[in-house]
Parts: sequence; C-alpha cells; structure tokens
Amino acid sequence: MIKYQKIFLNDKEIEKAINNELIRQQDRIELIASENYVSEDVLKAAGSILTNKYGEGYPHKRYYGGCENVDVIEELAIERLKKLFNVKYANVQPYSGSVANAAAIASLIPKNGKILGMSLSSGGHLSHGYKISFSGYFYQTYFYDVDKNGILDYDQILELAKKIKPDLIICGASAYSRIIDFKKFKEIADQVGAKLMADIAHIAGLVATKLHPSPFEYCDVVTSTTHKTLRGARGGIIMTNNSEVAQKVDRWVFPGYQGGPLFHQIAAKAVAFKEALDPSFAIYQEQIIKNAKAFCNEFKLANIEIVSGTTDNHLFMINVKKSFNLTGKEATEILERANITVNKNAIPNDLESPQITSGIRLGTPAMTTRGFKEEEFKTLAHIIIQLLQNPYDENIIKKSKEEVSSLTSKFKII
Ligand code: DSN
Repeated sequence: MIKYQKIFLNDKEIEKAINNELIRQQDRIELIASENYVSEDVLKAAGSILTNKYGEGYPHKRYYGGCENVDVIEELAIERLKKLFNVKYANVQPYSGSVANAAAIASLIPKNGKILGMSLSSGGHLSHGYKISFSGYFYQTYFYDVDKNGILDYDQILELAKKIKPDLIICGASAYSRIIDFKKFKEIADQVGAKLMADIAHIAGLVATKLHPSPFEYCDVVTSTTHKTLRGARGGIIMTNNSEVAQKVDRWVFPGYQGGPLFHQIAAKAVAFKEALDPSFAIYQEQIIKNAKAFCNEFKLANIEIVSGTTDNHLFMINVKKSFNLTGKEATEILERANITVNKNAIPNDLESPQITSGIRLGTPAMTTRGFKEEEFKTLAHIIIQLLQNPYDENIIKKSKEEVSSLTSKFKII
C-alpha cells in the first residue's frame, strides 16, 4: 500500500500548501477519472536530482555533455514502454498529453490539414480539434458525435468522413464509458484515405493489460498520458509501429514543440512502466473495471441516468440535470462539501456551457489504488445519491462527510 510522507522545506509557505494538499488527498474520496495515486518509487524519481540536468536531443545524440546517466534512464523508459504495449517505437519526452498530441498530429499531416475528431460533449478532448487549442488553430477541424444513446455510431462517422474527407481521424476520448472499436475506425480511415491516430490517455492501463482492445495494429500513431489508469508520473508518450512516423515524431517533439526533456519525469515514467509490467498491475486494472461496473450499476438500480447506458471501462458520466435537476457545477460543489471530488462534465447535446454542464464524470482508478472494492463503491454510490437528492440538507451533508471520513481513514495514504 502507498504511504506518503509530509515534506519539510525552508520555504514554509510552499511546505504548508504541499502538506495541506497531502491532507486533502488523504481526506477526500477522489473520483476524478484522470487522477491516481503514484507509488512512492514513482514519487521519489519525480522528485529526484534529475531535475537539474539538461539534455536536449535523444539518447547518445544530445546537445549537452554529461548525459551518460540520463541516457540510461531514457533508454530504459523507451524499452519498457515498447514492451508494455508491444510496439516498435516510443517517445517518452512529451511534457503532457496535449503536447504529445500536437507532435503526433504534426508528424502525420501538413499545417492546415483536415482533422475529424470526437466532439467535446460526446467525450472528446480539446486537443482533438478545438479552436481554443493548437489543434483548431493550426488545422481545419470537424467533429463526430455519439448517437442518441450516447454510443459511437461507426456508420454515421463513415458518412461524415466521406463528406469531409479528413487527412486525419482521431479516436480516443476523455469521457466515453464504452469500448472504442479501433478496427472500425481503421476501416473508416481507409475508405476515405485518412491517417488514424488514437489517444488512449484514459484507457492506457486497460489497453496495456488487454482489458480494452488495442489500437496499435490499426493506427499510424498512438498517444497517451502516463498518469491516469497507467498510474505513472504526469506526462505524455507517443508510440508507433511505423519507422518513418517515428522519425517525424522525434523531430516534432524536439525541436518541434519542446526543449529539454524533463528527466525526473522520464525516470518516474520508467519506474511506472516497470510497475505496469508486473502481473499485479493487471489485477489492479481488473479491479478498476469491476469497481466501475459495481459503482455504475448501483446508480442504475436507483434509476439514475447514465450517459451511454453503462460502463465498460474505468469511468462513467451521470446526467445530473435529468436525474436530480442539478447542473454539473452544482453537483460537484455539493459532493465537495462531503469530501467527495468529481468533475463537472459536458454530456451529449448539453445545453449548459462547459463551465456549468449537465453532467458529472466519475472514475474508479484512484480509489481502487487505495484499496476500494465493489462494496465500498456501492456504499459510495448511496452516499452520492442521498447528497444529490437532498442537496441543501445540512444534516445529510454532515452525515455523508462522516461516512466519507470513515472510508478514507480505513484506506489511508499517509
Ligand atoms: N484533463 C484530462 C481529463 O480529466 O480527462 C484530459 O486531459
């Protein structure tokens, strides 16, 4: 089990804020689907003296001296990542998932090329074509939606792709609870002559352990973050089986989008990849899914509207507008008062703005790391239902907070 420690700094203001965050993480139930608790080894590597080192370039091809140790680290990270996903080429330098996506897209299509990505309200990501991100600024972008049941309709996507004739189709999501059929996306891409990219940031841990179909056989490039289901240090990665694409990816990461690699993060990613190669990681991923199904089912039994009907992975969205007559923002604030952290989330055909939304997103990776099993998630579902059904009842908020406290004290991280 994880056991984090308080830290001591000469800078007392930052020391206090970090230690307060440690207490917040201990005391709250974390349901943000993209967060997790890293191992102590990952944390140590991320906080190591590697932060002192510059090493622009790649192993044995650096623009700085003194890179013999960071070369070992980056090579280990690459080799472990390749083994984890059974892929030929990997770049472990991206600072984040968005930068990984920027470099991956630039490696596949020219500036101003056409991208077809998943809409935000259907579960897509800003970096898959939104005007307020680089992707909508440098490229012509179009979006596919889920159908009226909240499910990807591949025939509809094909029809849209035929009209738009994109240079690149992006699949993968931040808020989609069903299986993504990468093979069908490949068939669509082939029919319209488009390249195919998968962003598996959310489901990376499930893909690595074969609990979700793999995109590698079908995609020109696959990107991910390392800190969600993969439970590693914060950052991005890019993978491909195509040597020409791999060369372009390396150039677009550095010098295209980035400068010096963050070696402390690369070392921490490498540690996490080794952990993910251990058989215990597959058991953890299985439990994430079992927990998500049990959690989701409890809401369904109470006739609460689940976007896309159910979950096949680590997360699901609740239509809180329809189920409780609350906005996502209101629901988030009510749950926070009882020490339960979730995020508001747009849902298909949402009439509310992204700042308000009609949904919330719930994920099981973090609390599964803390040791929650199906029983704890069922208990939690009832706490959440009571809170959202009685949003302004101070007695219920107080009682729920006590129930949350008894759960967090049983599944400790400090
Ligand atoms: N912000 C991440 C998430 O919460 O899904 C995606 O980048």
